[in-house]
Amino acid sequence: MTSPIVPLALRPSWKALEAHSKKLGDVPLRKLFADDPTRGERLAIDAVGLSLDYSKNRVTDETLDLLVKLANESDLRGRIDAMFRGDKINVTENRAVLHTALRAPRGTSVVVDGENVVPEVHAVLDRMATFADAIRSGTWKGFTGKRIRNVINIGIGGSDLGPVMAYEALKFYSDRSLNFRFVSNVDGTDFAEATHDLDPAETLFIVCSKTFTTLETMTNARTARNWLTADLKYEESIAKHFVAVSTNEKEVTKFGVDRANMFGFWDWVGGRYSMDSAIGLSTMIAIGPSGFRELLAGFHAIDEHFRTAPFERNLPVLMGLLTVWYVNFLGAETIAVLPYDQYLKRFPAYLQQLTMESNGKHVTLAGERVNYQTGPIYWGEPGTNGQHSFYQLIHQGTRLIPCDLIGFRRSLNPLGNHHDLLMSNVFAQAEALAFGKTADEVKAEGTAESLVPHRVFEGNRPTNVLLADRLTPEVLGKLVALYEHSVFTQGTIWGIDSFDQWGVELGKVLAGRIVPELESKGEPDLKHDSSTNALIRRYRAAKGERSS
Ligand code: G6Q
Repeated sequence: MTSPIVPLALRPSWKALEAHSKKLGDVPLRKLFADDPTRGERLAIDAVGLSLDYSKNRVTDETLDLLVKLANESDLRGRIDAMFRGDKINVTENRAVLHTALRAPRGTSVVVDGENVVPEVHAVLDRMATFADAIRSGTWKGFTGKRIRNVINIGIGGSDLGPVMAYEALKFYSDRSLNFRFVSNVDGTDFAEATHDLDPAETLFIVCSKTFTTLETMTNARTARNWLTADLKYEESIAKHFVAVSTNEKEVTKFGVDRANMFGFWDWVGGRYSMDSAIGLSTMIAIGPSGFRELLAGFHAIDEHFRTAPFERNLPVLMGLLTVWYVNFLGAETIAVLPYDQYLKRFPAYLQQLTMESNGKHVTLAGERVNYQTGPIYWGEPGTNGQHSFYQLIHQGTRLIPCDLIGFRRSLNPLGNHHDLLMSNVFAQAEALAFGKTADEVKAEGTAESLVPHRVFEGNRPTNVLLADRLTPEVLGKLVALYEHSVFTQGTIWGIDSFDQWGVELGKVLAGRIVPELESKGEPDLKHDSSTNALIRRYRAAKGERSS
């Protein structure tokens, strides 16, 4: 193994991949399939209840060998072990990265700073379960004695996207006597719309914030407290209508939430890796404690697969390496994630944070500017809706956009032939993207000569097709963990810190500076650039007109 200190672009496998990519060039998938009739069966993996068909990628056996070599030369094995062991691999924040401990089975051991954290993880899960059961059964009553009917999660970023995605994804399993809403935006509209038809006496707020200092969340939480107490009249009502999920007990109690109503987690859980911690309290209330444990079991199954499977047969490793191949050697800038399941409508949005906040970095762990591309842009929408909007560009545009198509063998809502129609589109899109339609084929259909170029599909557009049996809590856990570890694989190759997020800081600081300039009575002494100064003046002028 080459020391990971060797800069990425100097690693032998990297150089070999560069040469190989020139040689492989535009060899079409049509040819790769024609040359190997077993390709479709060979380049597929069934593992832990997921099956990945990666045969429609622009790779040969040699490409895959070289990518695995790259993983080895980048010490992926060592990095995986370091993460699972609890080493402080988030170097810029000097933190361990142990979301895997959140789903470690009871009785196992993960030691952080000399202490086994698994018992603590399960102690919190048990308290969450007691609370979730009390809400679900109605034994937990609101201040006036009414049952809780509405659960509102207040959080943002990692304290919102996981809960909202999981709620939507697992709605089928959700207790339908409860309404779930999610407030994240500091735009007052979010709170106003989430609460306009609700009775405060029946409403529970879960304030999710790792730090309990986040501007958006604390602003919404204060607004929620005012909304509640304006109606219920007594400050004491807060105890029955607010719970908090945080690592910051001091701020939680200062806000007025009793310690008994606080669910903790730890600094070794990153926000975007926290949906399976107490941040998932709304998920647990929705699907029940046993459903939540199934979700955790799904995460854990992929953790074990990632930790132990050889790289050649390792789902997240392969997906991560294929992304590196497209981004660094074939020039792809984006990856589309296209779930063919309506319940997964928020999955691409969730993945945007997971992937882009993790790998949108321009320096290595050592702080040196990278001389290669890092995290691609992830985006997507559920199929088949996307087919009637942006797929045109994927099929016939000028960009290379690798796609992950996600489908299920069985529908949770089997209505007529809907599911066959849905799944036929998964297979047809992957087929069309890979093999396209040649000019000869278009002509043979009797197309007018002038239209032939417009109707040609060049093909050679790569896809992964990921299938599972049914969308269950366990399968959702597997899908999320799959992308978590794919992101880790990519970040390891690029040598970046996938677990910090300094890039969100500057805007926050500048906004903090501008708030008083928008609110001050007298004319503020603006010291920004001329554009920012002018924008602030225009806003203030309009505000003045409104209040006069
Ligand atoms: C995620 C990020 C970020 C974070 C939010 C909310 O990895 O750190 O999205 O989750 O800024 O932070 P709090 O949970 O501290 O409110």
